[in-house]
Amino acid sequence: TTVEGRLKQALAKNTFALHYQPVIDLRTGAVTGAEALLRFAGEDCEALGPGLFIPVAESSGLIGAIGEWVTAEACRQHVAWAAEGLEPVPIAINVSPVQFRQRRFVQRLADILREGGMNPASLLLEITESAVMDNADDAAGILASVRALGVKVVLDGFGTGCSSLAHLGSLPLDKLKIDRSFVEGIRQDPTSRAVVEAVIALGRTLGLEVVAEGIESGDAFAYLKAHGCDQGQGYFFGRPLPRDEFARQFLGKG
Ligand code: G
Ligand code: G
Ligand code: MN
Ligand code: NA
Repeated sequence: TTVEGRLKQALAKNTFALHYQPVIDLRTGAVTGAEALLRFAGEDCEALGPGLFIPVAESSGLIGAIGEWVTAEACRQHVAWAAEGLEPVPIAINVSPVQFRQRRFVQRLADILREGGMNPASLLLEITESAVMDNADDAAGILASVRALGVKVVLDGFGTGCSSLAHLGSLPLDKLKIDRSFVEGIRQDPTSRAVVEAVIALGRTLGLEVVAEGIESGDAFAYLKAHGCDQGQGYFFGRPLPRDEFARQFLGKG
């Protein structure tokens, strides 16, 4: 079957799954969040991962339905963990630029949160730079509506797009996520280190939290912590895990 066929089937048969990767407070070492990453259920080796199938979802018009499934599933999971007596951390979901620009995006988000009974303060949306900067005035309005619901907004992959720094200051955001490519370069590449330090300083000036992704070594962790990066994520702390495994390892599930 085609990728599009597999996406339709997964929607129809409810055979998508979210995996969760921990986000760490670099100062205390505590788990302060989780990023939800979409998978086909039962596929751990990731033969067909979201890097491949999300573009197909976008071009085939399935991204709206898939994005709504992701949002509803994250809500369902958060509420379920709380009902089990755990203390679930806030969950970040990735939002496609195509989905973000759909007219009913904010209304659907509000509906899903209400129907799922999730506290909006426990949900974060990760939006790419290009989604925001392509039309920054529109984006600012959408983001403001999202934040009016109580949902937080993260600018994902920061540093790879061409963010206008002028726009950045006026956008309603909560967090900047430093792109993995710069974190990978910390050990070898002075330019990467300069970008990392500049983003941390920018975040501080703008009153935004800064999270680094793709931390794979103790050295990168130590560097980011020493330079005042707030949070971190990466294989050094934990890979994306199926929900029960995440709950056992990071939420103290018995
Ligand atoms: O999980 P992985 O590293 O394979 O993800 C690859 C890419 O797919 C990343 O850019 C990630 O943001 C994106 N991605 C993962 N899950 C989702 C999702 O639920 N929705 C969207 N739009 N993108 C996702
Ligand atoms: O585009 P986005 O930032 O949402 O992408 C997240 C992707 O990064 C996920 O697919 C996840 O599997 C991957 N990822 C998370 N931590 C690491 C890491 O430490 N190293 C590498 N290479 N990839 C990572
Ligand atoms: Mn992300
Ligand atoms: Na990213």
